[in-house]
Amino acid sequence: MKRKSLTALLAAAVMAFAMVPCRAAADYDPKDADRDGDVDIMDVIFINRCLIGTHYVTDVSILDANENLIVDSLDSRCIMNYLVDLTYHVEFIDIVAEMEANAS
Ligand SMILES: [Ca+2]
Ligand SMILES: [Ca+2]
Repeated sequence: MKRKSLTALLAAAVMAFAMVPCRAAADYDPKDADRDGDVDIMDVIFINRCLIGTHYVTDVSILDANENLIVDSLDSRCIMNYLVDLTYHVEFIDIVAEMEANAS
């Protein structure tokens, strides 16, 4: 009897979860912590403000930029690394394009 109740409860929970309209994780880049559509330094500031307690969010999962299920300073560092890499790659592409233009 108890096993059937537990199974029914589990099935109901799964069905309820499947029916809850929730925003898919793919809707936003996990590094877009403030969910404004852009990954920039403001996301780093947003996470840091939440970590030091000057800003609060109801869903802390939005702060998990590196998706390791832990919200900590590594999440803001993850975004900073992303931004530095992005800047580096853009500058590198510009340098290569300039070298190619000069070579021809
Ligand atoms: Ca953002
Ligand atoms: Ca994390």
